Amino acid sequence: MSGALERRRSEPALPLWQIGADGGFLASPVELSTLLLGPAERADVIVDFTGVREGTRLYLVNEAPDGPFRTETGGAPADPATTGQVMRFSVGPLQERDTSVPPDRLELPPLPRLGPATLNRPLALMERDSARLRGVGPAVAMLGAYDGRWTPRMWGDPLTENPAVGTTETWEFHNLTPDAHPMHIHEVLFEVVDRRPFRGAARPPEPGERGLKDTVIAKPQEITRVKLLFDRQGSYVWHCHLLEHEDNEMMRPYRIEA
Ligand SMILES: [Cu+2]
Repeated sequence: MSGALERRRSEPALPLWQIGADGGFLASPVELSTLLLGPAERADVIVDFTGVREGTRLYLVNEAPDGPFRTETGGAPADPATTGQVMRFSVGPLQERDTSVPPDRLELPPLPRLGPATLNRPLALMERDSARLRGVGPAVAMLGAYDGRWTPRMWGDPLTENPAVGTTETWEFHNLTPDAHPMHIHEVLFEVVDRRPFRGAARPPEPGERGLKDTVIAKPQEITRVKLLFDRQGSYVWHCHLLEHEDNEMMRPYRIEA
């Protein structure tokens, strides 16, 4: 949040206290100065306006780039005149005594933990350049699987992800593209296990990701791992949640088998 609409990057005026992610509460409240959200990700946050002078105006702003998101530090912030604006808060007078628990002292319900995974699925986020328009961008954004080598799988190709109901698996998203992709899996909630650059050490999920989720940002040239319990039989999909990608070829069916 910023006191000045036009200045980017802005100085945070108040902390955000995140208490929940896509699938429910986090283990404990997390104090943040900024929040990274991909399309389809959700966060439950508390902002404590205690002590802010009446009449103060504060702004929730978007500082992610207007172009493809790659990393937290890549790209110019969104246009402050348009896409960089989200919401304005005008602080009014206190209406009644504030009896709410301060966010740093909130106790959240215990987090359910998934058991060990019995299968590991290496999956790929891929793209194919246009033969005629080199350097302009990919012609096709795709998902893929590993069968001795990375093989793209189109929407209409035979089903390859078919976990048995009641099993727990690890899915690895190997992001072979230069962009980040918010990967969304229908029906199930998952734990983010870790992220690892193709050459480098694994790092644990971000503090705001330590709860059940259904969407995870897979950063470029990294392996992002999630652990899932497939609890209900049926046919579902997994896909990138960037609309241009999911409407291209970055969506695949999967089936939870009886
Ligand atoms: Cu994508």
